[in-house]
Amino acid sequence: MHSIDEPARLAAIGWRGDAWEMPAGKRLARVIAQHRNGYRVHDGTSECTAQPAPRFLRRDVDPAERPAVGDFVVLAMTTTPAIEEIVPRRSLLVRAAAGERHRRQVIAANVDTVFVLMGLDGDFNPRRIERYLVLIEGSGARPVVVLTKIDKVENAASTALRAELHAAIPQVETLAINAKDAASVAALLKYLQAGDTAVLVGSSGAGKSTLTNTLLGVERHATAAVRGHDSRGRHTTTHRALVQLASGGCLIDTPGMREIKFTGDEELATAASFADIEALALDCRFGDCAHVGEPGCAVRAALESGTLDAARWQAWLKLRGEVAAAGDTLEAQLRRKSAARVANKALGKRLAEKYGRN
Ligand SMILES: Nc1nc2c(ncn2[C@@H]2O[C@H](COP(=O)(O)OP(=O)(O)O)[C@@H](O)[C@H]2O)c(=O)[nH]1
Ligand SMILES: [Mg+2]
Ligand SMILES: [Zn+2]
Repeated sequence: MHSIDEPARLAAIGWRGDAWEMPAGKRLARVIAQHRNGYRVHDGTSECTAQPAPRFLRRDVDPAERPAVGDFVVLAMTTTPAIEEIVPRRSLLVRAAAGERHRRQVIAANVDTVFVLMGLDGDFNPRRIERYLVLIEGSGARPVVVLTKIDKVENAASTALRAELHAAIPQVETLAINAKDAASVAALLKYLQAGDTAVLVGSSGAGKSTLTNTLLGVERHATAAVRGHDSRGRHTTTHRALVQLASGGCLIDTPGMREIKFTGDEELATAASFADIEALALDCRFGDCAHVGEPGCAVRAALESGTLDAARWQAWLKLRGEVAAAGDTLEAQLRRKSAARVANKALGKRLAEKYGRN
């Protein structure tokens, strides 16, 4: 027996595929939060806790292949609902995890827009925005820079900072808002219509939860003032939380990101943060110019004439080094892993031949 999930129910969780034909006892739902001991999932009507199928928990599974906030999942409606499958993702925002063991950590799945939040007050740091844009490049989602706390700085100061950003990253939309003000945050609603999903990233204190609350129109989340920084606090067991807004879109709040670590998969050449440098490089005489003193180097020329800001150039060099180093580590890890697998197979074969076991 088959039942077809009604489109209205699925629209409530941001599903925009076709009606999903599910076998009896299975249900399409979306991961809205991740707790230390399970997931919260929402099927558009109600939410419940769900456990991942055992295969997701195997130690050799890449953490990025486990269910994550924003994922659409197939639930088996047993006594404790179980996540059996992840619907193929339309986008995936990842970073390298802090530890050695897990290589990639999912920030959010199936997002269309990543709002990079940064306070116009003491938090403002264009170098950090560049790092976020590198992380977002290749995720399948579009970055939008959202400068918060516009109410806390002089008009002239915020205009200057915005002009600086616009000059550096002209193709990325940059908005400046007061996250506490409903009229001000309405500028984001064009990215939060029915079927849209967006995620908020940025340092702790940038205004992510405040913005979420204002968009929701209710005090749903505890903001920093209430929550504090206790990493063992009750609320902090929730890693990410997806909410649906009245505008029809879904919004994912995340905890503050202390470190923006690259996986090595990032494609610096196309990252929006450095489009100006990549454009310059096209004019270098040599296609493989490393911009370290080759004749006819357009990058050096721009540095000398002042068209290219020396600080941006330094930032690009640093990021290139970091991404390359991360790539080396990841590659080395994968190589070691597959070499070990091959060695184990070969060993097994030799043992089988020697001792006649299968
Ligand atoms: N004046 C002003 N305060 C803000 C704004 N956005 C956030 N805040 C304040 O900054 C603090 C941190 O905000 P919060 O939303 O918890 O930051 P989060 O860590 O990114 O979730 C809170 O005290 C907020 O009230 C803003 O646009 N204007
Ligand atoms: Mg917060
Ligand atoms: Zn060059």
